[in-house]
Amino acid sequence: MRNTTRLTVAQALVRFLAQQWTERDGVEHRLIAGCLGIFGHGNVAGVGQALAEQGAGTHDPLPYYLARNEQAMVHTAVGYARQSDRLSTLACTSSIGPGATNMVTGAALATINRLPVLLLPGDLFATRVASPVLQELEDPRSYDVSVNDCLKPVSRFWDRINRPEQLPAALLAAMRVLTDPAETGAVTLALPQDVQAEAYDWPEELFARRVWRVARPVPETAALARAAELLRGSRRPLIVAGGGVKYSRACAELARFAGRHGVPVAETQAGKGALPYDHPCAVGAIGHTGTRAADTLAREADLVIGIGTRYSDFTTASRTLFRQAGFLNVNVAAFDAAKHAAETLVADAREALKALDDVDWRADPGWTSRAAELAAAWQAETDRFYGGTELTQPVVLGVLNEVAAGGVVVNAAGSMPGDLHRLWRASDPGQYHVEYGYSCMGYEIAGGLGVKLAAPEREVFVLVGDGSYLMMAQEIATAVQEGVKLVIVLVDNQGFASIGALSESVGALRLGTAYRKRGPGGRLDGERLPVDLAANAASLGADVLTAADPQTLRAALAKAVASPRTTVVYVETVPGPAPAAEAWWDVPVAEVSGLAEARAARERYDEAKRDQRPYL
Ligand SMILES: Cc1ncc(C[n+]2csc(CCOP(=O)(O)OP(=O)(O)O)c2C)c(N)n1
Ligand SMILES: [Mg+2]
Repeated sequence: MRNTTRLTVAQALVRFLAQQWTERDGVEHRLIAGCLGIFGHGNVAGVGQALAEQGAGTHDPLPYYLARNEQAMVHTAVGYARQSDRLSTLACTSSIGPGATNMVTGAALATINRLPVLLLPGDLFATRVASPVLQELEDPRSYDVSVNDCLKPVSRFWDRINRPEQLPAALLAAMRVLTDPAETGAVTLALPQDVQAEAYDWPEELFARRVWRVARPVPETAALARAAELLRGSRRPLIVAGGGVKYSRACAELARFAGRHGVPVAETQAGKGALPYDHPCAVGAIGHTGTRAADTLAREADLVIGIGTRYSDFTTASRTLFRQAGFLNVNVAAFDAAKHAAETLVADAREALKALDDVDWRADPGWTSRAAELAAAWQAETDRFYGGTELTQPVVLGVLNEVAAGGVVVNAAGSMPGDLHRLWRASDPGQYHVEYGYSCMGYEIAGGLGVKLAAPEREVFVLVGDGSYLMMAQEIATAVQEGVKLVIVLVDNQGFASIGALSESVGALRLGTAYRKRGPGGRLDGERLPVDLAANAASLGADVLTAADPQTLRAALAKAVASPRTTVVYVETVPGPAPAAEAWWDVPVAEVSGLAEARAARERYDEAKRDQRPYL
């Protein structure tokens, strides 16, 4: 007879998760390093009870963290996973109903950014005897529908555990997807609240220590030969380095390949930091938020070598940037490799770069040196933006960049991602963490918490706009609870600077983009709101410092770095010079309008659209 252990489904789940490991390059990591959770009737007696039974402390096999909002919880898990190069992540347990649907945004963010998170929403009774239960959707077309179905399109694996017997296979499938670099994203196991508490005799081997080998697929020989042929035919190549380079830890190989073959390297938001900013081949950010150096080269390149990139519209300037180029794409996911009708190397970035390094070929030396000149000119431009005397946003970034050397900068939405992408100087791949796949307002503080949990040895600098802050500031309380120190730079410009500028450019008159009271004319253009964000941050338990000019900002940041406590540095910025877009972004403009501004915007739009290379 096989040995069995009698446990509830939730107890078995917790015991199983604590035994899962990843391994790559001979190093093992906990796959699920902990479990964030907010309890309600849908998970308290199941997963909650199971987490409590193991001891309920941070030294537990599966440490538990209380968060403040389920969406934020998933952001924290994503921050953790990204900072761990996808080798380790956190689980998130929620109740049924709103707790579960709060996780939908976080799940979409994880899946779009190709980052592993394990979501464990509670679900309706499998027996249905008590239906309709509190928070049940009750779809008249089918009793099988629950709000957790909303998590299906945003999950790379989704299952509902309606019977204990279904758990082992679902768990194995979930772990496989989490650890597969080509498939990873949000993984959801919906757990009916009765089933969570149900006992079953589990085979002992379910709880054995299990190591998931994170693959480094090597390029196919024939594909490599085709890639070599393309390289040898190229005189003006340009590498577009995406997040995949960092997750594969292929940065040293990238530096060597670029240096040996004289290839300029441009970076996407997720790929920024893949090369140190002062590497001779680094030309910085590419695309709509790119540097003049990278975007100029992109227009002239004859071959784009995309490595670990998903080619978002920001990267390609909505398919207007690469005018003469063919594509060679290195990606562990065939789906991404095939984009832009590319020649493909479906492989791990590090393995592919090692293999390509052997090709006897160099870019045109004139091209390589022109790239270096353009990059140097951009660095001089950055010095100019960083060196202002007023507290403009680029000046804030400049002061922070100086203080933050060695730390991690975290950001996600608003006008800062563009400025950061163009200006920020990262010396190692772990220093730049801008979530720009979903560009989700509210990711910053919650995500930064995950970054710090994953990299406690690093100083974590969360940059957050006033809009994002107002959407999701509450995880400051979680950071305080955990004694996890963040330096949060809160940049107040009284509203949505980014969308304000965009609104104006598309003839939408900045409607709804400034934080103002309703004015006498009935529009939101009245007095400034009496909202005190610094006091708000203090109320959540953070220390708060205020900066009024570059000197006091430098001093406040130094003080925040020296402190062991989570500190918010509150900065009101003034409008001023900021780097402009060097490349387009496709935001369709009203084709007919009574407003002269919108008609003019449409003319500009039609003009810009002519450069688009659509579809392929
Ligand atoms: C959840 C979410 N809602 C809406 C948007 C669209 N959006 C992008 S930036 C932005 C304004 C951000 O304001 P703030 O954080 O103050 O940054 P700023 O633009 O002022 O730099 C909005 C509404 C978004 N990215 N995410
Ligand atoms: Mg703002």
